[in-house]
Amino acid sequence: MTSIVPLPRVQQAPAGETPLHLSETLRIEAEPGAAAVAELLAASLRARGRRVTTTEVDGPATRIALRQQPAEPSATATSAPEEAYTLDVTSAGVELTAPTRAGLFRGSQTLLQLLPPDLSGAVAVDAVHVEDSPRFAYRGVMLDVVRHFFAVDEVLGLIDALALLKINHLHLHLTDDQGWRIEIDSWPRLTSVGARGAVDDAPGGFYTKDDLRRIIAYAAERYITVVPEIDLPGHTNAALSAYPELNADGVAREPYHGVEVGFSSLSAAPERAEATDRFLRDVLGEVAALTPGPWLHIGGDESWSTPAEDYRDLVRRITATAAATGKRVIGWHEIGASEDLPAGTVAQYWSYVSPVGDSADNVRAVVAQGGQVIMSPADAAYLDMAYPEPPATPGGRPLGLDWADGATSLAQAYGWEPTAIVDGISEADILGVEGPLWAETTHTMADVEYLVFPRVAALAEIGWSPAGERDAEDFVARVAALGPAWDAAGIRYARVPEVPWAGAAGDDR
Ligand code: TNX
Repeated sequence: MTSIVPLPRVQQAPAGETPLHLSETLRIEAEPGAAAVAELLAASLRARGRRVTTTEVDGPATRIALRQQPAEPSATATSAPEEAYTLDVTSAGVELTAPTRAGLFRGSQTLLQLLPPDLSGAVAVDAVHVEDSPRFAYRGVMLDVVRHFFAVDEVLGLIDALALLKINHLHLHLTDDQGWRIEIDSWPRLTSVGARGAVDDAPGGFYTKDDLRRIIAYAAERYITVVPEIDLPGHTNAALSAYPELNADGVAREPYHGVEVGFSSLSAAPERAEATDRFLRDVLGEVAALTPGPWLHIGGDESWSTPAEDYRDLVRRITATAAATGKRVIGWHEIGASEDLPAGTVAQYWSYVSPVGDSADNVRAVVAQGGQVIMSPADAAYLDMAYPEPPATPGGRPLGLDWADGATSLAQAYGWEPTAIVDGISEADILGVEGPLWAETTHTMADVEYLVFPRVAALAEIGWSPAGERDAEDFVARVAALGPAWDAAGIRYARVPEVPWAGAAGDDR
C-alpha cells in the first residue's frame, strides 16, 4: 500500500488496475476556477524534474485532471466537506475531484506524496483510490518569531513543508517580552524601539505590513490561514519598554533578552485606562485590518505578575476589543478565568496530556461560555521540546527545552488523543490541534526544521485522520517514506532513531 501522511480516510488498491507509467510530459487539465491550484502542482512537479503543461499538447501526455464538483455524500464521511477530495490513480492517468479548491489543493499534496521526489526518469505509480477529509477543521503550527526572528522567505519555505502535511493554520507569535515583530502605524515605537534584539543578543527585526501581507498571501494560496497573535496582558515587556504611558509608574521598562517568563504586564490602574484602551484598540484594530482570516489570538498566558482581579479585568477589555474588530478571539487557556468572554472564544489548551492545576477548569469555563478548544498539550504537541535521543543538530548546539515533563519522542508526539485530555470536553468542543514552536533555542530556520520535522507529521495525523485508524508502527514506516521528499525539498529534519529512514543520506548532516 502507498505511504500517505496523514493517513487518508479511505485508501484502496482498485481490483485489476495496473500501475500508471508516466509519459515524458504530464498534462494538468483544470477548470478555470482550479487554475491556481493546477499551477502550484505544475511548479512542484517541474521542480522534481518532469515536463508539465497546463495547456493542450500534441503527442502523448499523462493526464492529471482537477475537477471541482460537489462530492457525493459518502456514507463514511465524518466531517465537513471544505477540504474533502477524491483521488484516483489508474493506468489511464490521475483524476482529482473535490467540492472546493481547498480540497483540490489538499488532494494535490497527496498526489505529490504518491510520486517519487525525482521524476526525471521512468516512473511507475501504483493504482490507488483515495477518499479523504479531515477529522478536525483546525490543524495548526505556531512559530514564535520573537525569541528569534525569521525572515519572510524562511517562513515561506516552512509554509510549503507544512502544506505537504495538510496543516491549514499558521499561528504567528508576533509579540513578547523580547521583541515586537509587527509594524503598527499608530504606535511606531513598538518596532523602532521594541523590535531591537532577540534572545541571547541575536539580531532583532520585524515584519512590515507588506511583509506580513506576503506571508498571508503565500499561505492563502496553499489554503493555510495565518493566525496573528498579540500576546496580552503579560509577555509585553517590549511594548512597555517602548511606551512609558503603558506602565503603572509611567516609566519605560528596560529591554529584555533573556528567557524568563511571567514578569511583565499591562496595567489595570484607572489612571492608565485611557492609554491602555487606546493601545488595545489601535493595535488590535490594525492587526485585524491587516489579516483577512477570521482569527485574532490575544495570548493571555503566564501573566504571573498581574493580580488575579486585574487579569480578569484586562482579559475582559482585551477580548471585547478584539471581538469588536469582527474577528473570532483565541487565547491561551488561562483566559478561561474571565467570565465575560465574547461569543465563540477559543481556548488554546497548553497543559499536559494528564491535566494539571486549573487548566482543565479554564478550558471547561470557555466551553461553558459557548467557546471551543484547540488542543496543544505541552508534553506531546509542543514542537520546541528536545528529543530524548537527539540526533546531531544543524549547528552542533543542543536544541529544545524539557520543562514539559521531559523531552518528547516521536512516539509521544503521536500517542495522544485530543478527546481524552480534559474531562467533559468532547469531539464537538474541539476545533482542532496545534503544535507550537517556541524559539528560545532555535537560532536558524534549520534549527526550527530539526525540531518541527518529523514530529509535526504526528500532529498532522492526529488532526486529520480517523482516530480509530491510527497505528504507531504503520505511522513510522510512512514517515520513513517522507524522508526522501524532505531531503529533496531541503528540509533539515531530525533523523530520530525510531524511524527506519531510507538510505544513509542524512546520518552525518
Ligand atoms: C511557555 S506555553 C510559554 C512560552 C515559552 C514556552 C517555552 C505558553 C503559552 N507560553 O512563553 O516560550 O513556555 O516552551
